[in-house]
Amino acid sequence: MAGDLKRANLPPLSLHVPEPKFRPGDKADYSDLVIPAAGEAQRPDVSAKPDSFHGLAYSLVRVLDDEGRAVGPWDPKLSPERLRAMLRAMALTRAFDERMFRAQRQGKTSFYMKCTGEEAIAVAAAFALDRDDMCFPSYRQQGLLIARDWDLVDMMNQIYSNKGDRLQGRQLPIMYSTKEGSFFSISGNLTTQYPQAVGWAMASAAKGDTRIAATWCGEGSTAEGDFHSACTFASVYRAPVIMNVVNNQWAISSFSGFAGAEATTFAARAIGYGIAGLRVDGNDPLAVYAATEWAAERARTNQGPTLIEHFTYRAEGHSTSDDPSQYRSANEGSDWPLGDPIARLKQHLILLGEWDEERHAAMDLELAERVKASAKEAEKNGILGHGMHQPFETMFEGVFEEMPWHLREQLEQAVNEKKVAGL
Ligand SMILES: Cc1ncc(C[n+]2csc(CCOP(=O)(O)OP(=O)(O)O)c2C)c(N)n1
Ligand SMILES: [Mg+2]
Repeated sequence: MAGDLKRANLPPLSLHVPEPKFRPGDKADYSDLVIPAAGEAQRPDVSAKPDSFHGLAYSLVRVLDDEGRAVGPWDPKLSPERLRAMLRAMALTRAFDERMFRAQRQGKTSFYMKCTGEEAIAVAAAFALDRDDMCFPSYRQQGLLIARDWDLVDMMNQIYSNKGDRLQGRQLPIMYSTKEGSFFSISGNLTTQYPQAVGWAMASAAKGDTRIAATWCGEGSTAEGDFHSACTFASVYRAPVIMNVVNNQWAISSFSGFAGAEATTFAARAIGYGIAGLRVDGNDPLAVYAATEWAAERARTNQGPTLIEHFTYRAEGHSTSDDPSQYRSANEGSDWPLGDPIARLKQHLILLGEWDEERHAAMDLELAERVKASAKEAEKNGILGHGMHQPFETMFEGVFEEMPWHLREQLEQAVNEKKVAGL
């Protein structure tokens, strides 16, 4: 039998099963993490061929140094007004998350996901993109909508699945969708947004349009087949798309090693596809802005796609259904060496003499009040679980232009059964 044919002179085969470096009870230690100094990474011309800067897929584009100075060729040289607007959008995103997390704990909605520590990745990108560039986000880029000044009440209506919910309660809370906001429907099925973004970008080019697409997925999601087919199409047709990988090091309770992080970087995935690849400090809003601006220019001038890995840390639980203390070391987040994106931009503005602690505290207070007032407004439209906020029939509508016979039959049956039950 095949199983008995052991060759005595060969070692038995074995598998490598990745293990995170630290578990609850361990002290996380980052001393062997290599973090290149800010300002060190070269900035290639936007028309440079992807194979002429492979080093950038293994390094880290950083603009803000430890003192909060903006240094090096990637400094986007933004005006103080733009910097303050970016700071404000990030702080608003955090305030929104705080309030909605609490709303879930109060039983006003079933589910919420924060992006704490990752605010720069969505907000700085939204500032670098045009308002009508099409975004295909994952569930952790609420900062895109907030940076685009989307109505907070509208977002909360969706979270509460109430009568103001533009999606009529048919999506999981936080899975926003708005064509006017150039924000594609979030899908709970990981990474489906990647081929959709590439396809949309190809269509934009095929039609001779000037709008580009940008998409985001987590590092865990790069293990999905969709990620790889999207990369193939993007490379072959040089689609005008920016593909962001948010490496926050965790996919719920699975560490990034299970998606391949022990062997190489996520930005290095680009090299095999002949795509431009950048690895960026995701907690540095200026680096995220500069990388997105550079990639957008490449896309807009038909130089092809760019894959950007944003190296960051998921500061809180995966969602309201998660308890990371069960699988992460207690000091892993607090000792994470790349800091907090809001604190870093704040420090930069203070160093420039364009901001101070008093103004920051006043802004935080004002934003918390604004979010609270928006929540009160949204709650007038109802909260999740307090009866039906949308007409019953809407659950059958909106998928087909014309309702097929079998759905019509099901609708009639459901309506009759409701009547019989006296509901
Ligand atoms: C196709 C598919 N598989 C599994 C899941 C369950 N799931 C939801 S989120 C998640 C982790 C994703 O991690 P990552 O891509 O790193 O994104 P992050 O949550 O860290 O932002 C998993 C496994 C899913 N929603 N879809
Ligand atoms: Mg992740």
